[in-house]
Amino acid sequence: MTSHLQSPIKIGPYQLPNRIIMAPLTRMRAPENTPTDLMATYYEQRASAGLIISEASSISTQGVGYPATPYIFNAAHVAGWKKITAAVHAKNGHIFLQLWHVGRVSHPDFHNGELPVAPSAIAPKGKAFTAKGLQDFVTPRALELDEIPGIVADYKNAARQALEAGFDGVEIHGANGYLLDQFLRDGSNTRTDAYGGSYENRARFLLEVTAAVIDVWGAERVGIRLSPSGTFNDMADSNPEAFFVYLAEQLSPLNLAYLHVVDALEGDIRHGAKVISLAALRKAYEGTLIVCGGYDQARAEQVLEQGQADAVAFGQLYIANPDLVERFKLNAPLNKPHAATFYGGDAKGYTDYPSLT
Ligand code: 8OZ
Repeated sequence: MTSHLQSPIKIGPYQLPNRIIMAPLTRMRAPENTPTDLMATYYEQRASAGLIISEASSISTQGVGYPATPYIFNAAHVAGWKKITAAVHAKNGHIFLQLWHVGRVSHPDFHNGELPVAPSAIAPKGKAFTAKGLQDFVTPRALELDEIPGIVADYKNAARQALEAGFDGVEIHGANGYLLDQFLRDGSNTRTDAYGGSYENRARFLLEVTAAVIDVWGAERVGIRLSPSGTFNDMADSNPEAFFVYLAEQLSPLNLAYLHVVDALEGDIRHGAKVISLAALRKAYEGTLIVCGGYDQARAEQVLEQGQADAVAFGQLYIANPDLVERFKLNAPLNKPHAATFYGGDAKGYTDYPSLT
């Protein structure tokens, strides 16, 4: 059987050798928030992926919510990331940077005691991951209307820094309950101004950010990640299927590099998620569609065979298998990921997973 995963694909201007995408993966190994040489080794090891999407990277200090995550807003960050893009390009790989603002999924410890920001003053259930360990989320401060252009400008600045750092494109993190997702959903957005209420209003912030990032990169080098079925970080919406179909229809004519959809995960289903079918999004969005969410090789081949997506992103499999492309090609056994070393630490569980050769 011919492999769909191993067949080439054009994403934006790039001719990529396969449809096996390295998903964005937070690993918390940037103690000073500047990308390190160890991170360069980690990404270089995975350069045979059709496309690497970097771990989520904060566009501003206001957007931070986890320790030891990388930033992308000043010259020092650019210098660190340059080593990573150079290492990946030297191996003929391609890498997009993921732009991140966590909104309410943060803690005053990251903000000199001040409150994290959100569309509305609604605390998520759960705990923030801080330097002192897990702490209860606080009720965030609702953003003033006149603060929103400043955050759009932060996205634009970060996009410029990513261009300077030598990335091939950027992915806007609109998934998993972070700031943009908080604006999309009526469970976290109860604003009564131009950024809340109607579908048009709830989509406005994401579409403004997208336009600002496109200004820097051109649409064909900008991707967007969404998690329509997601409940992570206490996401809820009264009618997610109708809303995300609407949003996909708004994004479709922009001619983006891709739309990246996180499928319903086991945890979402446990939390009573309304599972939004890929077929509905496929119909609403005409461009390149990347899917992810616990796929193995067989299920990934199947989703491509059925024409439901154009490429598949792998997260945990990429943590443990730097040469995932080669292993899939050979149907070789896969290394098992070790959850204890997913977040934070050093080379152990990061750059020491073996390749076949
Ligand atoms: C796990 C731990 C910390 C952050 C996401 C950026 O869910 C993340 C993340 C995941 O998108």
